[in-house]
Amino acid sequence: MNNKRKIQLNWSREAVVYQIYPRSFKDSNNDGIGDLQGIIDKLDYLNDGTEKSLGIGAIWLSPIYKSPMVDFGYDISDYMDIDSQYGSLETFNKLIKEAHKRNIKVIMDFVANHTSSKHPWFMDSRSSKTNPKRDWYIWKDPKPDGSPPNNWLSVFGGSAWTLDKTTNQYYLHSFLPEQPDLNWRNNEVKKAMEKVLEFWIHRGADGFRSDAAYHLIKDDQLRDDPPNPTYKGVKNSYKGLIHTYSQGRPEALETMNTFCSILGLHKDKYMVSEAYLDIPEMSKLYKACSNNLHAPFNFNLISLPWDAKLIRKHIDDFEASLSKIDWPNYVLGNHDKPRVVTRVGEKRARLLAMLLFTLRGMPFVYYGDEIGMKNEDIPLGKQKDLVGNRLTANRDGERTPMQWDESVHAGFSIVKPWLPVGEKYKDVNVKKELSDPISMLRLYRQLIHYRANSYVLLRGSYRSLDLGDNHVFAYLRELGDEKVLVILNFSKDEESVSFPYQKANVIYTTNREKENKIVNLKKITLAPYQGYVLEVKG
Ligand code: TEU
Ligand code: CA
Repeated sequence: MNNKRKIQLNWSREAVVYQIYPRSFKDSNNDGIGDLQGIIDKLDYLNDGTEKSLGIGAIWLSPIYKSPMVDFGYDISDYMDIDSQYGSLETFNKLIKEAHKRNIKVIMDFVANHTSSKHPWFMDSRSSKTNPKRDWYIWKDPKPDGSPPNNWLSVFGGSAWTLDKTTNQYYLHSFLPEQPDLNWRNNEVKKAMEKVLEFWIHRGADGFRSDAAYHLIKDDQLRDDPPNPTYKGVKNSYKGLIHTYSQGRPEALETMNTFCSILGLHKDKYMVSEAYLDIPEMSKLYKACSNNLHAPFNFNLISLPWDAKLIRKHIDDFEASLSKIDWPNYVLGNHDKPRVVTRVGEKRARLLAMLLFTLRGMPFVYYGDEIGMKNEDIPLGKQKDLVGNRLTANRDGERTPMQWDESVHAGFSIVKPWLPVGEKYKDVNVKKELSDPISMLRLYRQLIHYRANSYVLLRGSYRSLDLGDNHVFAYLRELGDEKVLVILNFSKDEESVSFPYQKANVIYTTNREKENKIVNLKKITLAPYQGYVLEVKG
């Protein structure tokens, strides 16, 4: 049966975006590595047009371009081709067609800060000081004592400079040495990368996630970053410096505006940029694009402590910082951060899901979080994320294969996957959770569909409420006469709160026993970590 939605979603504000780590979603050709055909095969799970599927409105694909895979695709050697491990341009065309058929938009990863060291541009650039591509990257002589040109550090630890013997100059890499930074002050680089955006737009991409957006432009004089006076950890750690000169330069905002003007030449495009920022810095990025086709990710729900007051304060402050045309978004997890269930536990993760889908703005879901997948501990010898060997936490744990069913390798593949399948996959998998009315998956599905059918959740205002309780966070979403009240108990204990309203219909609770009942709001008692979505009468 086809349950057509009554609301036509304005996708770049109202869709739920689902991040796919293509290597780990579904293997269609039995090599243990996820691929584009695998994604196509699972599109109905994401959205088949009925409330039996998750109801996703857009997918963001971590990089699928040709790559030596030192950073699993974040090191690109050809921006205009698909890596053969994942498929071909033909498979990509098919993916676009099949996704669009299901009303799913496709967001591509745009890795503009750096290429792979195997990209022909870099191979040319490093070959001699006079090569026409020399200035496409950032080269500099050693200091007289042979040391790197300045004190900048790689996000992944150690100096951001590597000496290249061919010409005895250092090149800059904000990430791995295998990921040399492009020189965005060079016009040919800009033009070449603009062509990349055009290339994928013409192939049907609906938007981009701009990788490491804050790193794009560096100080033109390459001045040393000042030390971070509050940092007390290991030497040469990225956090030991304040990155005044190596990132976040005002010119990065101009570049963002250029990207947006390209998006603006086409219908209905969108860009979201990756930068871990506080509210004032996010505000700058919101203002970057004159045509407002772009938003920075808001990652603060990942980093904030478990504290109802602090979370409320962040959301209130964030809301207050936005202009009328800025559109918020929220993220609970991605391929760089430990999974939400691992960070906060399952009960709290259910509460956060309720928060995510009932706030104003665009929710981002990391694949597998909807079934409550956990981080796996990958033993040292089996780790695949190189970055893990360079001071930063290993990220394999949050990238394990999607758990589809209880069959061997969790239905991801029929051969041994590139990373081990989660230990608990027989309990935590799509098939099992679909038939369990109180599973995480069913909670996600219900909240997503309720949201998609609710003008007030999609378009209404947000206002948090003073309850005189430090553990309960409650807010109203309002549109015309419609009121949705969300009450979230962050405490491990029962809490009672009261509201100046009489009765409300229970739409959802995180513990589903009271669904579709009427509650009295003069005094409502919440179980530990219980959340309510209520429709308030009058
Ligand atoms: O991440 C960029 C980035 O800034 C993160 O590394 C961030 O600083 C870190 O994860 C904080 O914990 C992007 C991609 O998301 C990441 O997977 C890549 O490794 C990186 O770029 C390099 O391309
Ligand atoms: Ca495969």
